[in-house]
Amino acid sequence: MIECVQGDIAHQPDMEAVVNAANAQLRPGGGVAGALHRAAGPELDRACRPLAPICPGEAVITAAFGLPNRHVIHCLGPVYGVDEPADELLADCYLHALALAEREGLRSVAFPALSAGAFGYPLEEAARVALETVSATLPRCPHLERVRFVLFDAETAALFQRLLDEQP
Ligand code: AR6
Repeated sequence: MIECVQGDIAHQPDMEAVVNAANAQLRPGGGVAGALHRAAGPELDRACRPLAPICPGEAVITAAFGLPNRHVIHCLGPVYGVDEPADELLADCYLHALALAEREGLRSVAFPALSAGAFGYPLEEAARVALETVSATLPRCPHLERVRFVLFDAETAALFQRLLDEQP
């Protein structure tokens, strides 16, 4: 049910939803947000405006416009060292994103490593929170069949895969 791949979150055509590592204003930015907004086009920015701002740990859902998916789920991860408790806020992102996916009856959702880029969350800790939260929550999501973690580089993908293999 859970897989870890190296790739670009903006190029996941077989996933019904992709998750955005958003900023509070849900505006285009760098990293994941930049890639998704560029690929989706300006309609995504327009759709986001009435939903902003969001707080750390929150998630909102929009259409995906020019992306090859049905939906984008926008999560605001914690800024490491600023938004506390960071582990709970990061877990909340995954919980709320899965709850929205489930509410929409989606069968597949792809996540990036939320907070692990510009927001400075140490990668291995971020990966543990991500994998533990998704593993613990999926049994309560009857519609969801596949969750994919899309990691930008080979080292990060290998780390996620190792931690996934270590899950009980
Ligand atoms: N596909 C998959 N992973 C990616 C991609 C991509 N196209 N681009 C970057 N990553 P970040 P955050 C990886 O910074 O830490 C933005 O400017 C990246 O290497 O996108 O939650 C927003 O506007 C890292 O491992 O998200 C916010 O202000 C991970 O995805 C802020 O950054 C997350 O990096 C959000 O920061």
